[in-house]
Amino acid sequence: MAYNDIKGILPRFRFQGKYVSSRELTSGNINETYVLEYRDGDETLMYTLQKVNTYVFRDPQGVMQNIALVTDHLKSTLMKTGADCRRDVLELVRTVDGDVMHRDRKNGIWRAYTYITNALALDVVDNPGQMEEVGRAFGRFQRNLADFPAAQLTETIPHFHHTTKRFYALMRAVDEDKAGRAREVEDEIEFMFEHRRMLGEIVRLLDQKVLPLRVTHNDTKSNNVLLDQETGKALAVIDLDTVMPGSSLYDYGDAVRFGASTAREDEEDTSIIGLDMEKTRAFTRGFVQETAGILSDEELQRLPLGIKVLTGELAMRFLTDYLDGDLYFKVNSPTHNLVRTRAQIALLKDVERREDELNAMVARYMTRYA
Ligand code: GN1
Ligand code: MG
Repeated sequence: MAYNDIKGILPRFRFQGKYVSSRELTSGNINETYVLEYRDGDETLMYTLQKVNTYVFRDPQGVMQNIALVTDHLKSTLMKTGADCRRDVLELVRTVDGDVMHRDRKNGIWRAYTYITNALALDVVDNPGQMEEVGRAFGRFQRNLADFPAAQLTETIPHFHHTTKRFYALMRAVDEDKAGRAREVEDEIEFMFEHRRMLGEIVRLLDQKVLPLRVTHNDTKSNNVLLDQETGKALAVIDLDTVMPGSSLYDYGDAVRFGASTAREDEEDTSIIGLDMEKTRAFTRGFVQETAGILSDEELQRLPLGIKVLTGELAMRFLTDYLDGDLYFKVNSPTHNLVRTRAQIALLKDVERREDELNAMVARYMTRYA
């Protein structure tokens, strides 16, 4: 029961009015999330309360400091354009002590936001129109943070998208075989091994400074954007835990592999998994239009590489966690991480088949919008 988990925490935050109800949201793979309803006279006030996963985020103070800095920056940028800041950027609710987080007696870390009402976070993108809005939201996010001083940010999860290190972590997990599952996944390990060069490509291009380091979101699933329920237009980008220096290809690639897949990230029937080209085009249109004048030709040309690397990266991360015995991602069955791995591999194979088509698409949008 959600209320019992959080009742001791509620008085620690500056929530306005009287507590009415709460429910848990289950779509995230990392943190615990609750939606709260309060009433103040005739007014209903909604909040999001989250318990931060400190196995994943070892430096929660750093995470919260990043979020405070980034939301402040986004807010002041949006204010200049006259946008509705209450719905277009996340707003932290402070603790009664004026802090950005509360540490409970068992060292659990809690934080709260104002809940943005009449908005959708899509676990599944239904149509290209929605996907274009998701592209606009992440493109705008990128643009609005282009002048943010990256040196102020803490690297909340060091080497998060460092796919070369991710590959070595996978090899180590295979060697250690903590959960005794390595024999069962020889084909998947072999697949990752064969792809190791491609997987390290973005890291190499960043090292060579062919690609610039930017402030990126790093977790651009469609359910990390809110869309207005009535107009369908993009509102705030949420889940800012992994905002760190990174590559624009990470944000583009992660969004496409998640939102433009023909199936869910944990689909068991791999025969129905592929890349939906219409949704891919829609996302790319929105993203390229919003980042016009910001992204370099070197980045734009390589957007399809972002899809390949991020799909492969997630395959590696799910497989590593499967071998480790499911320590990192929330799972709903003992084979959940294996199913996710196979789904990402199936998607990557389809992306590889479509490479020429993807390059041609990007070239078209570059001449049209960038
Ligand atoms: C996690 O927190 P959530 O569910 O938005 C993960 C992402 C993965 C994603 C896969 C901090 O995202 O990197 O791409 O699961 N977040 C972290 O669904 O590891
Ligand atoms: Mg999320």
